[in-house]
Amino acid sequence: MTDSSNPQHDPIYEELTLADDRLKLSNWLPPREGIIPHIRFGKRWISILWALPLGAALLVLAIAAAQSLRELENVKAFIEHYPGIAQAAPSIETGFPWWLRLQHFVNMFFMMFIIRAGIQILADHPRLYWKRDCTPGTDWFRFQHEVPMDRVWTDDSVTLPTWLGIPGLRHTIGLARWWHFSVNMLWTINGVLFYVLLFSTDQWRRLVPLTWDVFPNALSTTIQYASLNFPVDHGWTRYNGLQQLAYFVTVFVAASVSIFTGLMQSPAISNRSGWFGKILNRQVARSIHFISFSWFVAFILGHGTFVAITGLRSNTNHMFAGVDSPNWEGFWPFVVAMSIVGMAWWRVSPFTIAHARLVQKAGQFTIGWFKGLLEWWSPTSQLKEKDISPFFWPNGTMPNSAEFDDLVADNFEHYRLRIDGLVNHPQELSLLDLMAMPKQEQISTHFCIQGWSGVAKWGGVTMREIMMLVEPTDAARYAVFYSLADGGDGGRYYDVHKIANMRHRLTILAYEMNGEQLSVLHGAPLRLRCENELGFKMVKWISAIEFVHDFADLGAGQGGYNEDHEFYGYRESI
Ligand SMILES: Nc1nc2c(c(=O)[nH]1)N[C@H]1C(S)=C(S)[C@@H](COP(=O)(O)O)O[C@H]1N2
Ligand SMILES: [Mo]
Repeated sequence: MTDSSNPQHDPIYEELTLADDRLKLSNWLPPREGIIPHIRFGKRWISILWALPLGAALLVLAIAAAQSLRELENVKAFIEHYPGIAQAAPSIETGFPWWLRLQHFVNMFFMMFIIRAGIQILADHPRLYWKRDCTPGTDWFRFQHEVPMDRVWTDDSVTLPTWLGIPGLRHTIGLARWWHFSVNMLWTINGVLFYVLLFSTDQWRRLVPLTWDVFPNALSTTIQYASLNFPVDHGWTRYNGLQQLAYFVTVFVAASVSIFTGLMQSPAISNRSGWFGKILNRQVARSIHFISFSWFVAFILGHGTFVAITGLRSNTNHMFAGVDSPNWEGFWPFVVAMSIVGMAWWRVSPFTIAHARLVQKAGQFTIGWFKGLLEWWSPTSQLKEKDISPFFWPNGTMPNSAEFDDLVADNFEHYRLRIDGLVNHPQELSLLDLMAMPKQEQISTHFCIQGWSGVAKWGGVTMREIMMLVEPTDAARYAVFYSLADGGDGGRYYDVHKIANMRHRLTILAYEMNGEQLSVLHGAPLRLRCENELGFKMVKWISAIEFVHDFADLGAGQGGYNEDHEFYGYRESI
């Protein structure tokens, strides 16, 4: 399709390629296995598998200890005084209303997608850090081998089983993010509604501890459970201290922490948050997000176990039928609910692989507007020279052409940046022309979609300045950046930005990095810096900029190379 308002494209237009709408295994990245997750203690990396024997030993010890404790007179007295449910805890007389049961199920259903897609996202850069610069060797958690030092390591992603990640294949972060973000939004709506309903009825009193007594009661409950002589269950009307604390932390604390640390990983939000974005920087937010995720997983396993061993019949009667009865009314709805979750679990990865483009479009429809909203914020956060990262991961497919080699040979003396399309004054600018224009320097954080980040000082010309020179016409709505390099799948690398996003003060064409001429590795002669977007939107080795009315006729029509080939979103401010 050619748009009449894009009369003549830049010549590189011919070099763009179509892309498959499915995730074709035959030409996707070959699988690469990671390792069992390891956590670093000082210099030693310990496998998390050690948690199994250690956990089993601790469990046995805890049972033995709890049983011995319960023989002691003062422990007996303590348990008698604090039987498990705080004396002052109010009794809920309205049982488990239908909305609560429905929302509990919907929440469980959504969590399945969120957790699995979240693991997939992590698998694209399977390391966690406490520092923004992600220097190899400073990670505290990984399920990938050590970073090899003998080559430029650009892709750290590992393969997951398709039953675990969504969709499991290596480097499917684009698709996983649609699931993660879209379902996150639905989950948040469900959660907010749940809060509203909780607090507009008396149900909130189940979950919110109202007296300090909850702590000794939680301790008492723990001893009783651990001794395998369980406390009397009054779950229909009141939760015991341990339940109350665990539910409270999950529903109110972990949920908020996850949402908040998720948002703080966004370049648009973080680069707008000043000092706060520095303290809770991308890697701190990412690590806390992971710890919160771990809490959810531990909670789900623990909760599931307790549902089963503290009276499966009455527990499922309460939560799946809303009755307190000696029959099995709730058990079958429970089985049906779990089957629905199981079916979705089983189908979602194959579906995503077969209908990748559909997942991308549905995701765009569901959550794309939110990502677009964040672009209105002009990023402002600047860092100091001392914040510059000692290490900055390189990423992308290097230029590989005689044309480029010739440019490098004379240090880009013959390089010309073409600016054309819907502009009043098309230009061909040399590097010297660009350097003669007002220069702007900025120290900012780079956010790669895969998860790493880094700080550098960039020097170059603002896109504002460029646009004053070429004067985009009223019909121009997007700026297309064409690279001198191809993308990983063949065909030119390109990316499309909304023109409004090009007017932000920190959007520049950089020819310097950390006070020196930009290296070829990082995009020489010219690369884009657009501080409210993820890294892949910042085209390196820029050859031409074209202003267009529409991007549907470029490549596969999704707004960029990774959008076409890897199902990313074209506005990725988070
Ligand atoms: N032409 C081109 N530009 C590109 C890429 C690429 O593959 N080709 N990779 C992008 C990605 S995913 C990132 S994170 C940044 C990396 O920039 P850096 O190598 O300076 O860290 O470049 C972006 N620009
Ligand atoms: Mo990236």
